[in-house]
Amino acid sequence: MTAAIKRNSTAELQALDRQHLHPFTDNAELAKIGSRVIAKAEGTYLFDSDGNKMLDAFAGLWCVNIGYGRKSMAQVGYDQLLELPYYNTFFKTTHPPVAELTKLLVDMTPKQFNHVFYGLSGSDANDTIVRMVRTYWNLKKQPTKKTIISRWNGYHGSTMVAASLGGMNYMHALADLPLPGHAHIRQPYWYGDGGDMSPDEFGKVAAKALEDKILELGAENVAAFIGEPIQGAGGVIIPPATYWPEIQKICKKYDLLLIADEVICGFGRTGYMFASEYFNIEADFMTLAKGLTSGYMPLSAIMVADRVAEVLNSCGDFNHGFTYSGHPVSCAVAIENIRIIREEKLVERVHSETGPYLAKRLEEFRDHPLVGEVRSLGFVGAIELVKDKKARKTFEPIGQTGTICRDHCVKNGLIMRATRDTMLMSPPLMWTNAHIDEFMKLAKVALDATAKDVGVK
Ligand code: PXG
Repeated sequence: MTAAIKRNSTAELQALDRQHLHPFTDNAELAKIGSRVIAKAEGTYLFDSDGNKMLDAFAGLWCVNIGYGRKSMAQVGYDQLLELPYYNTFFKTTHPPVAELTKLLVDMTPKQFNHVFYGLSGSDANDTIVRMVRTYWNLKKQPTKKTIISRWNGYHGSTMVAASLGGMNYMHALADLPLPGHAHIRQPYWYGDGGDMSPDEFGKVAAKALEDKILELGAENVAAFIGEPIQGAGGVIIPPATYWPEIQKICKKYDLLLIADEVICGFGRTGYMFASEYFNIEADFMTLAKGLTSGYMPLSAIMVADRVAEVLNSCGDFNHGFTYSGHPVSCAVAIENIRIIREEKLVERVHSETGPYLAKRLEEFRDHPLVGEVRSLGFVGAIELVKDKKARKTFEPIGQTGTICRDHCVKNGLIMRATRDTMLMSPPLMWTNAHIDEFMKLAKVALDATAKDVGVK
């Protein structure tokens, strides 16, 4: 092993970083203030370059499901780098890690999935799925079925196609998106849009928007529907129980392929290995990334249902793939990650012990003057901040209060993400109830300080 790495000081690193264009960042502003430098992580704690310790309630970016600093993950990566650091999976070739991971994924995903395609990120996986969807309908001799319907405020990634699938206006602006062949419908956001309807009534109304859009476009022109079982980046929007069964019915009725984007939900986040199990979604494609390797290496996997794979496999070459499709080190690390998740029963723990405990403790925030709603499933949750609880009135300008709260969190040593004025959490699945107690204390301090700043009593 090499000796400890000698690093530059914080100020030196910030200067070195100045030419780095960061994702989803006002880079002109960042160049002036300097980046926060995260230098080290252990378990569920992050350490910045000045040695400050922070509780990571966000698992990196919804991904470090097993927590940081797992030595066996490093060992497996090291061994694989020596054994076979790279080889491709083109031209009728495979290698042990990708073959072994394929069998694991086929066995652990819902029964219709017996085929896997690999990429490097959730974005390229969704991009690949769009190509597969087009290929499918062309081979089925229904070439007019092209449009893919998704939701406003959904997130499916940042390539041109994935951002078109996504319903983030600020990603569409200035980039001439969405590309042709994409249409969007309302999201199943009961707290924000449900008004006087019960969640179940609203779930059906939100799903009906899919049928309305199909009828508007003509079913002969619609290829597929894509959705995150729970919208993550959009604000942890957990649909009412009636939503997904209706969506499933509508997809069947109008012959649409159904894509479950499990990039955030997959690998135990909701207390189920896949959220499709919880919501009873029988999809034709499942997008997997993030928790597949717990973020230790980049990797994505597309699970393809038999009925789609049969058609795709009928055309000779599928002319698509990346140099790093099924990268051996990523696949080896994914296998070890899944082994840890299973051995430590992380999904079962989140399902029956820590997830319910988190939900119970989050309920305490309902009485906080700033909190309009709390919601969670397993280890994905949200605390929605409002100006007026009774009227469900949001702040203006939207997003400012969330940013204030996020900054208070960081100041206190807590990492949460703010979407608009909703505080989001997605902790590592290895959290114990003691971590949840620690989180509650830190979050309360931030909520109180924010309420004071924005004058809510
Ligand atoms: N689908 C979903 C549901 C995602 O959440 C992607 C696809 C794209 O994955 P890649 O690996 O290409 O990033 C994602 C990613 C945020 C945030 O701010 C969320 C994501 C990525 C970056 C930031 O919440 N999700």
